[in-house]
Amino acid sequence: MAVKTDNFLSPDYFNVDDLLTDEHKLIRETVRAYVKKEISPIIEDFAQRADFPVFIVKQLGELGCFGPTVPQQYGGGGLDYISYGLMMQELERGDSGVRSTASVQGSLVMFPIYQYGSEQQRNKYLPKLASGEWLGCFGLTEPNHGSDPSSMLTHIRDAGDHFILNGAKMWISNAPFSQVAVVWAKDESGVIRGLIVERGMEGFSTPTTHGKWSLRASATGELVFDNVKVPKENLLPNVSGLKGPLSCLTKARYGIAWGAVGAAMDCYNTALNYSKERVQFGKPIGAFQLQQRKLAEMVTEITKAQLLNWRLGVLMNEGRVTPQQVSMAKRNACEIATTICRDARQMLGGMGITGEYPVMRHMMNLESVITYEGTHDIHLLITGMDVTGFNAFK
Ligand code: TGC
Ligand code: FAD
Repeated sequence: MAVKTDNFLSPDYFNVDDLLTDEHKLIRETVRAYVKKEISPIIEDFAQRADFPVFIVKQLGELGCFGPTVPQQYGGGGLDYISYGLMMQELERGDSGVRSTASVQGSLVMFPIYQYGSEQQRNKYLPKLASGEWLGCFGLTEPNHGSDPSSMLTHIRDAGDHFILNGAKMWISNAPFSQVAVVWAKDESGVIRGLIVERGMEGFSTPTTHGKWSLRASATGELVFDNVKVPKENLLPNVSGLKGPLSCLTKARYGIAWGAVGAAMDCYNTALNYSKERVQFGKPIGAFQLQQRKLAEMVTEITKAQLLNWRLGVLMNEGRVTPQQVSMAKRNACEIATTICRDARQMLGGMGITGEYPVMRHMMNLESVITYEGTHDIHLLITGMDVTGFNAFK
């Protein structure tokens, strides 16, 4: 069962396009055309089978979706953050799992290696990750430590020219297909450090997580470390403490803020078209006030989120953004997208639960998107702490 023809038309109620450069628009159109041609025709089948379309890794690399803000000398695109946001918006318009693959690779694997790695690490890993020759993953969450990563148990012990790594990470996107994992672990003093762990290191395994009802076209797995010998040259030398992984999350959450709006735009567009075609009681359902209310609210929230994202992108480009602003945008995008997708699903009636339309897939995907990279509650508490000065986490 496939989405047969992708006739997506982007809502732009406030002419947000006027705020974009010609280069931004070209990048967006290129990724949009890719999604229409390569993702929409296949993604429903892969999601139904809970299968990861591994061939997209090379395609995304060729398209420049991996590490678009990383400098070109390391294989990145050397682009600005609005370009990156637009790419994530378009990929998630196709499927959150496709955006996830790109977010993890660019923001959670390439960014820490670029920002905190040695020159040797940058040269060794970044070009292969940028091109899609290698896939990477990011191991922070553990079975018993999700929202509270500072309590992690995974640890390293100094053993001369290498470290011995022990522990386990859970819910790791891309893990089953990754050649490289950026892993966060505590040293003997309890300080969090980043390590680059490679597939093939003895004692390192990546069991697949089965049975997901969400993000079914994305591969999720565990990272298990059983006395893994990690050479000292694989330690990220230029960061220590929780701010290492959290700074990567700021980049990835930024991409999600744009991406979730992409999923919302797809659901709105689908519901709008359906409302004009589906006739009940002798009229298109779009002629009834109850359905118009849903559509009017959808386009209002999408428009507000588009403007918020654009402004966030400007602040990112100027280096003035705060992690708390990124939290607000991620939370807002997930909030409006889950509501819009659920309303769109209802507007399609029974057809809304089938794979003939993308809305139920988006709706289920967004249950992961609203949970990973910090849950909805966590981002609310980040905003709450920022405006009151009181920490309500602990
Ligand atoms: P706290 O004491 O607040 O902070 C520790 C240090 O980190 C700094 N910091 C940040 N730095 C950069 N960016 C951020 N967003 C930062 N947030 C905090 C902070 O200034 C401090 O620095 P320093 O120099 O004083 O040491 O830490 P805490 O232990 O109280 O925790 C705070 C909390 C709860 C907000 C944080 O731990 C959190 O965000 N929890 C949520 C965990 C999370 O988001 N996990 C995501 C796992 S990865 C993932 O889900 C990938 S899915 C990808 C996909 O498939 O698309
Ligand atoms: P918990 O932290 O146990 O939270 C359970 C509930 O308690 C939530 O509702 C939460 O909001 C609430 N809660 C927790 N603390 C507080 C508090 N202080 N106050 C109020 N409420 C609170 N992680 C990675 O490291 N890498 C990945 O690539 C990755 N990919 C993922 C892919 C998928 C499909 C999923 C579902 C998750 C992925 N994650 C990944 C993990 C994700 O980041 C965590 O699931 C998330 O951070 C929440 O952690 P948890 O699931 O342990 O929930």
